[in-house]
Amino acid sequence: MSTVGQAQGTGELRIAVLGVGMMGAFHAEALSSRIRGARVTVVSDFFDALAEEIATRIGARVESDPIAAIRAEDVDAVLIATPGKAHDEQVNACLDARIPVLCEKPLTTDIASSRAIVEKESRLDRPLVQVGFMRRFDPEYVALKKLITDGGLGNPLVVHCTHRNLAVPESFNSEFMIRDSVVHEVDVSRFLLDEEIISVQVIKGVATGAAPAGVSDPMIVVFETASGRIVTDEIYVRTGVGYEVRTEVVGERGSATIGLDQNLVVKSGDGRWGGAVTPGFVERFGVAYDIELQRWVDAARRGTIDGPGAWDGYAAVAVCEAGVEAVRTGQKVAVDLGPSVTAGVATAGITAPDLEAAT
Ligand code: ISE
Repeated sequence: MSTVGQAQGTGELRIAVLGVGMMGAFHAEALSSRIRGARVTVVSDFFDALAEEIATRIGARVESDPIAAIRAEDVDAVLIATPGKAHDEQVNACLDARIPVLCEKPLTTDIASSRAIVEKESRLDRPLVQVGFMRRFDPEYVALKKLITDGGLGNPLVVHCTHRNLAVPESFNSEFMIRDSVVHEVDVSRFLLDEEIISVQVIKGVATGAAPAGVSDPMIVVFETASGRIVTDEIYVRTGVGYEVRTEVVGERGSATIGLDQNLVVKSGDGRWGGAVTPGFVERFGVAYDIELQRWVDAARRGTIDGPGAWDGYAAVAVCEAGVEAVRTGQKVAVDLGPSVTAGVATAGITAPDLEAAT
């Protein structure tokens, strides 16, 4: 691995951002302005013109080939925000180059390749793969987690999640709702309850008239955890209202809810009173994204990660795969993660197993 910032002697982490669609451009901009100790040196995108535009704006260079970007001399770490099908090859290239990577979800698009990444990483001397589950860095989720861990609710029994989006593209079907949206509740359930999900059920009801024919929107997803706890998730992505992400944990000694938009001003006028609904995920989780990036940069400068790791990404892929089967079959589908892999992953999550020294 190159010494961080070696070429320039700045000590800054030199980052390649792969994929500069909405999320990649958002991260590139944050890394170039609000995040300390980092600099985007290389930008790569399937669309060269888009890469050029972002690179010019932030003073980086363009590298068309993402694998060449990962291997470049002026790159110490990589942020992957390309479409999911590109992740497998790109994350593997980061592991081969022994450099830290922050990969937006999904880790990969199938269970076998995600598991292979977990196993490959476990043969290294430290974790390098972080997955972009930003909710773990959201101050409200962090406070809820602390409340549970400190015993403030007693034994947590049930988690109720609500996940609503204003609107999504026409192509966003029921399966994608599981893979792209419900995946967040998969991760927060594992994060809050500190255990794995062992089965998934999906209940479909009357669909909104805004949904294309054959798309079940909303759906109620039910997870069962290893100890028998229940998680419910209402996923509804065409509300026409705004971004509403709420989580309630019901424990033996009380319940707690987050996501009530309480930081917003309650305004009165025109004979009405009320606040505003958050429009989208960038507004709701903007702070979480910045905290996630800063912690990842700080860790990457030490050559490692600080957040949900490869195992968390793999578990999410496996649960979502079961969720997709539950959508298709209407059955309760079991999740089998197989034997746990000893690796230096999941530092902010479920498992914090011992590092297996590289041989
Ligand atoms: C999107 O990819 C996200 O990650 C958002 O947080 C989620 O609310 C949305 O449903 C997804 O499509």
